[in-house]
Formats: sequence, C-alpha cells, structure tokens
Amino acid sequence: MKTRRLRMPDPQRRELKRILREGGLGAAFQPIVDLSTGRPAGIEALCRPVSTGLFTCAGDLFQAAERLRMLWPLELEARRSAIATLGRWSHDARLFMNCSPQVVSDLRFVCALDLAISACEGLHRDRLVIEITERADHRITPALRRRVCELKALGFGIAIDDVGAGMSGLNRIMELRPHWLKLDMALVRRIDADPYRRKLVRAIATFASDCQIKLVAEGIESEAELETIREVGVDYAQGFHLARPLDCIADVPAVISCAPGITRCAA
Ligand code: G
Ligand code: MN
Repeated sequence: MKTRRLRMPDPQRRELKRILREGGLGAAFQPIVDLSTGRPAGIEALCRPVSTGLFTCAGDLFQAAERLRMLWPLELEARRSAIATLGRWSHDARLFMNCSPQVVSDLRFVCALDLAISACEGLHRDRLVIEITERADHRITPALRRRVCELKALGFGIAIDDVGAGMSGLNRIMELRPHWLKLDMALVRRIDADPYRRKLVRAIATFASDCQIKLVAEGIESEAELETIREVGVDYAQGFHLARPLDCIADVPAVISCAPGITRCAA
C-alpha cells in the first residue's frame, strides 16, 4: 500500500494567506524632494506589514513570499492599496512603487496596474513610477527588458532603486535606460566628509544629467549630506533629514524646507 506523506502547513504561508485575505499590509509614505523647489516630485510608498510576530519588516515578508512563490499576489495587493491612497493626496506628485524584477517581468503586470489605476478617478499612468528593486534576482531577462520597454511606451516612469548597492549595478542602468536613478544611501552616507565619495557621486550626476535621467539621493540624514549632494549636482533627495516616512499620504507637506543653511531636526 502506498503511504502519503502529510505536509505540515508552513506557518509563514498561512500568515501570508491571512494577510491577503484580511488585509494586513500597511504603508508609509516618504517624499522625494525636488531640491530646486522644495516640493515633493514624488512620494515613495513603503510597505509596512502590520506586525503579528512572524514578519517584523517588509524585507522578511517579501523574502518569505518569494520562497513560497507568493510574490505576485502580495506585490499586487501592496501596489493596489498604494495606488488607492493617491486619491487622498491633493497635489500632483508621482507615486513611486517598489516592484521586484520577477513581478515586473510577468505578462499580467501592465493589466494589473491599469486595473488599479482605473479604480482611481483622474489618475494617469504618468503619475506612477515603477522602482525596480533588487532582492535576490540579478539577471536582466528578455522578459524584463520587454516589459520595461512596454511600460515606458505606455507612459509609466521607470526608476532603478538602490543604485550602488548589491546587484543594482551599471549593466542594469545600461539595459533598462530608466527615467530615474535612486542612489543607495550607502553611497551618500557622510559624503560631506569623504572627497572620494563626492567625486563618484559627481560623476554619476554628470552622467545622469547628460542622459536626461533624474537623480535621487536616498537616505539623507544630515544638513551636511544635503548640502554636499546638492553641490555635486544631485537634484532630488529623500531621507529622514527631509521627511520621515508618514502613515498617511495626506500628511506629506506640499513644500519641504530644504534651502541651504536651514537646519531641521531629524525627528
Ligand atoms: O530600498 P528602498 O530604497 O526602497 O528602501 C527604503 C527604506 O529606507 C525604507 O524602509 C525607509 O524607511 C528607509 N529610509 C528612508 N529614509 C532613510 C534615511 O534617511 N535613513 C535610513 N537609515 N533609512 C531610511
Ligand atoms: Mn525604493
């Protein structure tokens, strides 16, 4: 007689299913500031799982979803809820959404985005920027390349996240030709005290400007870092020194003071 081995249900799978069923995906919103005006050029939606002990941060959650092949439904839900909040933001900043390369490559991706957009009156594709994030998968597949071309042709913005960290390297920029580059915070940390770092970021800023790519410095934590990135030619910035991620998109200020010499307290 054949014996069937019973598989124990994975507790993380059970929890992911519950999150999808009952909603347990919170979000926080952090502005990407245009340093020439102080206005948010965009707002990044950051996924924040409502903690139940199994997942304490978004990284854990998405790692488990990847392992359990549940990345698609989870990212779909994260994007849908982020897009829905845009109705509560009365200004015209773009919404930046983190998407993994596997999900962007999926044939259903564009349709799923359009469906979420159609539920939001007056929202157009050019208000959305897809931040291609880097988790484990570093290959640029033909499917990813095709989908990115398609998204650009349809009017969506494309950003490459965490440039300078891990796998978000030069070949990714070359292959995908994004509208936005987001410099990883490791590259800008204490840039004011490090001439080597300044030279590297200045070179990237020159490249970005020559290619009409908008450059964002992530993770700005001090006035000195802010002044230095501005000095070397970075036009957009994000970080605790400018604004912490906020639970409610409507609380993101319409103008963020970022004039040189004005000191803000990092809350
Ligand atoms: O990978 P990505 O750039 O999307 O990650 C953004 C993460 O960085 C979020 O979790 C956000 O809360 C965090 N973050 C945003 N601004 C800062 C900052 O100034 N310093 C640090 N250490 N983390 C930040
Ligand atoms: Mn990001």
